[in-house]
Amino acid sequence: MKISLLCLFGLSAALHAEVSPETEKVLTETSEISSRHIRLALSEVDESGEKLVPLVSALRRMGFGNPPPVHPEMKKSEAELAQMPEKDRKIYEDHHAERLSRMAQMGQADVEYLKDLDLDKNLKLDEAEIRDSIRGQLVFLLEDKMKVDGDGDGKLNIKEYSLGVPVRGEIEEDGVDWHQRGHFEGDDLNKDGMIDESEVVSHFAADLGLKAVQVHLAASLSNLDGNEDGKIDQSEYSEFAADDETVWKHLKGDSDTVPVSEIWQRTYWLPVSEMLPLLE
Ligand SMILES: [Ca+2]
Ligand SMILES: [Ca+2]
Ligand SMILES: [Ca+2]
Repeated sequence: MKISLLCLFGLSAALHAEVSPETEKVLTETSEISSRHIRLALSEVDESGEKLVPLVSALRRMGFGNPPPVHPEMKKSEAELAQMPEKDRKIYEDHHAERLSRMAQMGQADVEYLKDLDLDKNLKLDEAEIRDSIRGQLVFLLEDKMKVDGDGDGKLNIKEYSLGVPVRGEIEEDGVDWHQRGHFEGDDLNKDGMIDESEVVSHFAADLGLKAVQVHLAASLSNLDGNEDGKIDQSEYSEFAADDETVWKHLKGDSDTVPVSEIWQRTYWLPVSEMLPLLE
């Protein structure tokens, strides 16, 4: 799907779309953050600092393009599930099934994400191009989600919102089912009973920003295997981040080393708040 996002929508339309000042701020920040991290990633793997192929090759050696592991939050035990209220458990299980079915596509979507940044398809990335691409992708996703704004007030009430979410159970008095309501409540960040533009865009912006940070982190780890045994041990890792324990523990899991071929998967669900301090 991603491949055709900008083609379908048109980059020029995306760059000149009218959005609220709050949304504009999110668009600008996310495109700038993404551009900075992707360019730093490029310069980790190639002196020119602009070539896409060396970056993709380096990432592929670390598992990029393969499906991600299951999200840590999705590994709830039977006991934890039993303690959740019925409604929350249903939503959890539903999201879990959705995620599992998307896993294979998510690996491919990562590849498309990098390809989409190269707007002029010359296999090089520059700052403006990355910014424009990210902005275009966000505007496309936003406008797509807001298509169901029937009364055109720029916000989605629960009925409008539910037109874009499948029904999974009995329709209740207000015309929506538990599944639609669960998604709505999850997206209504300020709990005012409406989904506004900034709530929609912040969700997508977080995903795209996280991806750029992950690419930067993985690229930074790509050259650490000094003795070339296919693994990164703690002394090799300390050349990159001598004082870090938190991320190292996540990366190594139960063993003492990180296989180079699994770096992408092991960085997949790291919180951005843990990755950023290592990349400043
Ligand atoms: Ca280019
Ligand atoms: Ca509306
Ligand atoms: Ca809201």
